[in-house]
Amino acid sequence: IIMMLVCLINKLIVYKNSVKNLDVLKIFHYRRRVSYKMKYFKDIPEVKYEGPHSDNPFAFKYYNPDEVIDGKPLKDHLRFAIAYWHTFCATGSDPFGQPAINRPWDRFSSPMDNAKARVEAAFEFFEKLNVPFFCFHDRDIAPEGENLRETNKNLDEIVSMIKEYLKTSKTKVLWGTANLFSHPRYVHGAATSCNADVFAYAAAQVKKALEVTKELGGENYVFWGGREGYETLLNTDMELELDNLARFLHMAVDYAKEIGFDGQFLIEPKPKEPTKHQYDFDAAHVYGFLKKYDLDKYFKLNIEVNHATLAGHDFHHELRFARINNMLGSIDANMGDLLLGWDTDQFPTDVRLTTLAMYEVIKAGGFDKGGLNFDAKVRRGSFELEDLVIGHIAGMDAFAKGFKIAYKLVKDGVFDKFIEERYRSYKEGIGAKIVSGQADFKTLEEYALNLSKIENKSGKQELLEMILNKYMFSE
Ligand code: XUL
Ligand code: CO
Repeated sequence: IIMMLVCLINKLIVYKNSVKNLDVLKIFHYRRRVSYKMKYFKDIPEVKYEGPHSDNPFAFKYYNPDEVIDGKPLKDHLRFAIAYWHTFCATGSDPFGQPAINRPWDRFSSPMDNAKARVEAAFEFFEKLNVPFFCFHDRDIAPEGENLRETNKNLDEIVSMIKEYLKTSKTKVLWGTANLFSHPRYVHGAATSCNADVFAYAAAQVKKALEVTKELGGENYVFWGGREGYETLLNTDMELELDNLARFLHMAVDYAKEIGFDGQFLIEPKPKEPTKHQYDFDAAHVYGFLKKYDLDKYFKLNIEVNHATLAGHDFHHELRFARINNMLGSIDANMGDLLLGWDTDQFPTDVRLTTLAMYEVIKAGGFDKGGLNFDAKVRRGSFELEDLVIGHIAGMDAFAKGFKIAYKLVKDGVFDKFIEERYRSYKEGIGAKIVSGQADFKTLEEYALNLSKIENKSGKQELLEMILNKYMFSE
């Protein structure tokens, strides 16, 4: 009887907290059909920091959210976010196989009921991991209806439910975005489609997604190119497509100003998949595009690990390029398989990778509005619910450890000192003249003609890699 009473009181509190502002009929409908709060992950304990000697798979070994480093708790340095699409929507399907993952919240015949159950599961999950942020596409959180009006209505209903949860949750929205790639209408792209009706539809969708992101307090808004690219130039007006993409982004900037959305706009580069040639190939391509169309002051970059490797770059390279151009906004944290040519979106567990990444983030002055969003999914074979929790713990630990190593590397100035010495020839003599603009081809020729010999010094790559390992193994 006591247990039943506790259960009843608990249910009443949950009921009061979660559905406060919905009208009575909606509440009735909602409670009757979709109410599983605190049940999806009931076998999984709240994840706490236990230290490196813990063998508990449900504990952090290196991520202690409250550990203060450089005057700030680790959770504020790392700003972890859960990707709604992978964590709550992925089914493990691939080009060869049907869904292999059945989540308990996907149990209704109505997509809207599933969407509501997913919100409940999501906030339970955020709480279990004590994660400060999540990211979403419009279509992850609410299903499409028969037409755009109905779709927007679905979205509004789920957004008001999420808003209620946000009132009491410690988790906030890092960024929102619009899915402009899954539906067949986007078969030729969205803002770069050959069909102006599709351009208009995509604009309406982004308009709504911006409103929703603002309403949910999102700190950023992301554009990932989706199907903005092409398969063959034999049917493609590349110039018009790129001009249209720029027009679209300018419209987004204007509308954000109009509604007072002051979040950071981000573009997420990716070189291929789904199209053969994605326009936002890599950080340098995107930067060139933004500069050409006078958009660079409104956008920063959301760099994703696996996208960098698909472009033939180290993640470290993409982050460095973004940092030196003051474009490093946020990170989609995952990891690819270097033997595969597609986006595997694995949970990041490679500490060398996280160390070099956090090195760039620290050198950039840390995240401002951005963070580390786990754009990662469990493998098709990892279909148990607990694998989702373990994947995130592994990724959070890997980034926490990487951050700590990188912090020491930066503080000790290990690479800075070496690099400064390596480029010393530009501090004095002819080098100083080159850098200050006092040299030209004629003065340089005169200098070169009088050089008796040129002396180079070793780049010491092996030594530096040895030092990096020493920091990794001793921290
Ligand atoms: C696709 C990808 C997306 C974006 C958001 O490769 O990374 O999930 O992060 O649209
Ligand atoms: Co991504």
